[in-house]
Amino acid sequence: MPTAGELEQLAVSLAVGAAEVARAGRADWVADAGEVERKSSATDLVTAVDRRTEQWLVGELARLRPGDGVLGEEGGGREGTSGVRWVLDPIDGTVNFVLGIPHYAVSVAAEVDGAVVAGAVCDVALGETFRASAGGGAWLGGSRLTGTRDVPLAQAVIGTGFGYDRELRRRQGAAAARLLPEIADLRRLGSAALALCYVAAGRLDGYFEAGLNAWDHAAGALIATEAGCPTAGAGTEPLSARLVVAAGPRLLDPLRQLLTATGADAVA
Ligand code: LIP
Repeated sequence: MPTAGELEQLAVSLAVGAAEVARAGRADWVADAGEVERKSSATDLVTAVDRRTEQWLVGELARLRPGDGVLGEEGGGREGTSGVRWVLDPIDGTVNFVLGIPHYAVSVAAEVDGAVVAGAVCDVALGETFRASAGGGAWLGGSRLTGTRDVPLAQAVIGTGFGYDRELRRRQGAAAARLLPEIADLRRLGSAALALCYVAAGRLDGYFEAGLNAWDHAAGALIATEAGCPTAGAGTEPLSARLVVAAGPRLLDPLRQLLTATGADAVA
């Protein structure tokens, strides 16, 4: 069984390589009329570049780790026999990718027996690569990530996001309106993976979102945790589509209490 550090090294290599596939692919995609398909709703977008990037990742894993399982957002996946499963989001922030907003990332996480032990998130546009392994700390390139500043909730800048389902967005918007006066500001950046890395890097004081899939948060949540920023799900649940929360250690409980008070933890 590879160590968490070895899995982290492979996650970084895969994320950086896939980011290059996505970067080159976007240029071709724009030149070729930039076709978009829709998945779960009219706003849930996917492109040929999402699929091509995931195919590259799946192909690399078949070559390098043939016994591992794979779960990919765009359907690339297989059962494994090694106890290692890779959780892939080829382009997290697809709407930003389509619009040309330079904020989208490749997210690669490795689970051992169901627990995420290594992960890497590569910002395609900026080229920043966030990484972590269980017990090995969180890093941006060669710089160790140490989490957020120490501010009270009323001075906190909190990241969030909204789902592709219209009625979920209605509930999320109403909860956000109740939450906003109690914090300094909200940021809706469009990539859950990068938002979790931004908490780890102290660029956000906290983050929460409902409606996410495992591939959105698997790597970023480990990076936040390893930077000293604990994560949580709804109530006593693990991270899930019901809720993902991350914040500095002194802010997490006040933020979770505010999410409950405003109903933001019960929208999904
Ligand atoms: C996106 C997330 C984002 C969320 C979007 C979408 P995708 O993932 O990163 O935080 O608000 O609704 O789920 O679809 O771009 O991989």
